[in-house]
Amino acid sequence: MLSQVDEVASSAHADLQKVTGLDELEAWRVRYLGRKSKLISILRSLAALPVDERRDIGARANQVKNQLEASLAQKKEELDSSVNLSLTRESIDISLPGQPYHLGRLHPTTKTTREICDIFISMGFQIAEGPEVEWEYYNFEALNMPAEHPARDGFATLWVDYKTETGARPMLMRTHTSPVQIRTMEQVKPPIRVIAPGRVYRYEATDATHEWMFSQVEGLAVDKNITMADLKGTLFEFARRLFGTDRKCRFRCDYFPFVEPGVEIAIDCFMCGGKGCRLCGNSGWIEILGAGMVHPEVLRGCGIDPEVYSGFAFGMGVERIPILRFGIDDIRHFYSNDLRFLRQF
Ligand code: FA5
Repeated sequence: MLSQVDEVASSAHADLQKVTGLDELEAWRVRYLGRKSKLISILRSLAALPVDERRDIGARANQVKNQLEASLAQKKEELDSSVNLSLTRESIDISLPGQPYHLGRLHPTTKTTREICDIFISMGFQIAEGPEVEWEYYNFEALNMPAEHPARDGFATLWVDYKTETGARPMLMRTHTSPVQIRTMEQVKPPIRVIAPGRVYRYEATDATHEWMFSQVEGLAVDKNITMADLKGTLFEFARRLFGTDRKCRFRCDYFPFVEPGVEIAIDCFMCGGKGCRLCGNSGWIEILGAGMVHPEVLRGCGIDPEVYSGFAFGMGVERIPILRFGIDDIRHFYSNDLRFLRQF
């Protein structure tokens, strides 16, 4: 039995060398010092031994037990201090100042578009959408502008070569959001109340109020008994909500082949207060939208009987609105990607 105690002692010491973590150390303790371990069983069986053997084996077994307990305590201390060391190394100093990082924000055109849409949605309009690369038919012909119509000159067009097996078909970058009127009336029958926000493109020189790519919001209402008074009431209410009651709003005749009669709405120039300056082209006014009563030919082309239904439509330039509200002196700031400008919104 004495030799068994020595075997336990040597294998316990050898195994302890291999222990690398606290879990392994606990397993080692259970194996060599636990209630069911060999050493404890020997100690328990001492009472049944003759007195001489009990004294020798008991003394040795207790000595081994004390050594193993001391080794266990020492190993535990070593492991604890190495865990603490690695925790200290991996710890984060939360008092250090953080890395500054910039939050993204919405572009002023997106913000304004959403604001415009919210106003019309509160009046019962729904959002409609159309493609930016458009068929000539929707951009011009269906809007009462057949080929060679002089009004096409007002929409300097970027053409797209679209080749099919049967030959090229004329496509273009839409010059206005009005094609969405046609696409909507082809799909939905009156009553209709939609607004269509989106980008448009014109092949023209830029200046303080003209870009070659800009955004518009189109509006269309078709129903029985819609009159010019509805158009004026809707657009004046829109201007009042967006610009407040202090700004002057000019409503006067204009010509667009797809409406009859046609009108334009302009707001007094913020920069000169109406006296005339570089921004407003010395007119004292900045035009924000074109509008009118939908032409009977356009309604008929979409299968809507103009004897029964009438409607109004409008198309506004989105960037012109923050220009007027926040006093921006040049539309070209919007797309020149100067963050000092964009971060102000
Ligand atoms: C149109 O585009 C018509 N489709 C509007 C319309 C719709 C009339 C429905 C009647 C019925 P116009 O070319 O005037 O019209 O453009 C409308 C608005 O877009 C202008 O009032 C102006 O605010 C803005 N706009 C026009 N050209 C530019 C440009 N180059 N850069 C920035 N904004 C522009």
